Amino acid sequence: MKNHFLLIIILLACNKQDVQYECEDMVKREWWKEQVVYQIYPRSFMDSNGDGIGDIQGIISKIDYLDTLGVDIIWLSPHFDSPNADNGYDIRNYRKVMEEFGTMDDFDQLLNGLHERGIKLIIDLVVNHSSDEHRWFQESMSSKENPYRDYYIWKPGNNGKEPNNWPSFFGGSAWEQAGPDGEYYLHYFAKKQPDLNWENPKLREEVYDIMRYWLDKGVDGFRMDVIPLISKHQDFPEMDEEMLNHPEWIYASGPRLHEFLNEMNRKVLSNYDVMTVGEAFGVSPELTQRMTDERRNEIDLAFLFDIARIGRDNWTQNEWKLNEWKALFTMQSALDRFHWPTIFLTNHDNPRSVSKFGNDSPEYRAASAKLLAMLLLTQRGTPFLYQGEEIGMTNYPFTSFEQFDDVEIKGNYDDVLASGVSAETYLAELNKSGRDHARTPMQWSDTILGGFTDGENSWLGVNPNYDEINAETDIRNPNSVFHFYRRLLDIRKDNESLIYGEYLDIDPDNNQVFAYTRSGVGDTYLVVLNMSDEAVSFDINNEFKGYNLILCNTERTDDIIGQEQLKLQPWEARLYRSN
Ligand code: ISL
Ligand code: CA
Repeated sequence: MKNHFLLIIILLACNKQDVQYECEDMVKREWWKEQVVYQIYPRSFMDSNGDGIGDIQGIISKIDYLDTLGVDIIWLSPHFDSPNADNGYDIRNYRKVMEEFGTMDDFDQLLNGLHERGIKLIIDLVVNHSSDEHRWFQESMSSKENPYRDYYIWKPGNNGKEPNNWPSFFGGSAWEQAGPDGEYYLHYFAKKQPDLNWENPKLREEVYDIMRYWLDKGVDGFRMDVIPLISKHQDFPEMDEEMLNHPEWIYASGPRLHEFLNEMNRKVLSNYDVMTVGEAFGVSPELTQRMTDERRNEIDLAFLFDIARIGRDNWTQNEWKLNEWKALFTMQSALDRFHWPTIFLTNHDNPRSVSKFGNDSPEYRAASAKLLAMLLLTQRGTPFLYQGEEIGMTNYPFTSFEQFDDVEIKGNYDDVLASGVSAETYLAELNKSGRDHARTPMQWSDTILGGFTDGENSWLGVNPNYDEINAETDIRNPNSVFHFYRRLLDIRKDNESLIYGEYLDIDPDNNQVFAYTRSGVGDTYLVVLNMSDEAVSFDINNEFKGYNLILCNTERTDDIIGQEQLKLQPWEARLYRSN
């Protein structure tokens, strides 16, 4: 009885500021809250057999590089058999490795190789849709009576037209006519990516069996592709003008999402010690929080894109202000102890972080890439790094549409031009926002094709700056972006304050400097980032007097805060500790 009474006292006290520490202790410790994820887009990571396409043996050849970097978890973008209408996000066989990537033995060798070094592997679960070349779809399309018909979503036409006016994210209608009965099937993405019908319990069981197959092989969890879209509004309502510009408002608000996620957790995930992160494209912070509330037993984490995609309006990249951006970090760090944020600035669907958030000119590229490293690895939440970010790879200089590969860019081309936008404008915007920027091959050395392949060419152009920006050059240079990431990964691993500490923005209105503390679990850390091309004087509060400089991206001398102002060079990043 006494202990119960004591617990109530602690719980009540936890509402008061002065016992913040006990509150922090109430955050449930999980390995996936403490570790750092590195995303690999296998097509572009490393080619081992000279066909110009990345593959699993290529990744295996770089496990030591990943181990040296010091990341803890690898997220592998889809490695499954696929016709590559959307580079693997259109799966033809969920239990087979894509031929270009290698064999199941290669996959097992990769998984074991990572595990031997204490590195975990999560794989991409793409179950909102499959490929139209999947056996299920071929059966489903063959006739209305086929037992697989209801694995997908079929509707009769409406007066000879599509069932409703829903758009595909990849251009045109979300409905495509197919099969002998003249009906239409639903596809939120490309025509070759028909949406699976989660209303069908048989389909859901098929998905759960696929999950168990990979979990029983030993994978450590899943990144769940567009998982909020799996529940569809069964009345399939027409969209008004505003919705047509934001179809995700309808697509990501289906009525049975939580029921499906809870069932998936109960039937599969709860039987394994794994992590799940949902790609929550287009969903609200509130929905993201409901999906990841640990009391609801749905998924652990979700990518909220508001930070990474700030200023984005579809393929247009608008201006944005630093204080708006900082407010998003504060919002997601203010989540209570039942939620845990993700921290990321890019992925395979977004431009290179140093080009969007830093300054990728020769003068400031390395400094700003290191500044972003300090941001990613000192914020509150699980950091997700993307291949090439650790060496400050930049956007690609696209000069013509022929250089793009992306089905989303090609699929939207006609619609965009039909809306009156010129090809030049579309190209200029895509040079800021296009998905192919992050998909150009990883730059390993200053040799031909960046050391990505020893073949004649690569599936997508290698950035011409590979001769200066590549892993080998960075590894040789102790002051490189790569080694700055390594030092931060080490510091983060050893200091719980940077993992579970409270987050506080100490100057939220400042539109040049991003400065915040992490506190409450041991030492207090102060991070000061000059996110501008100008030198600035930053007023520093007396409370930080005596703080020690732990890491900086310039050659600093004054390593203890003494004066009232910090003189920061352009893109200077500093990490201080209270003692
Ligand atoms: O943001 C987007 C919508 O315009 C797209 O970049 C992206 O399609 C969206 O974030 C969903 O992405 C995921 O599902 C897609 C696939 O093309 C992306 O690569 C994947 O990350 C369909 O599977
Ligand atoms: Ca290859």
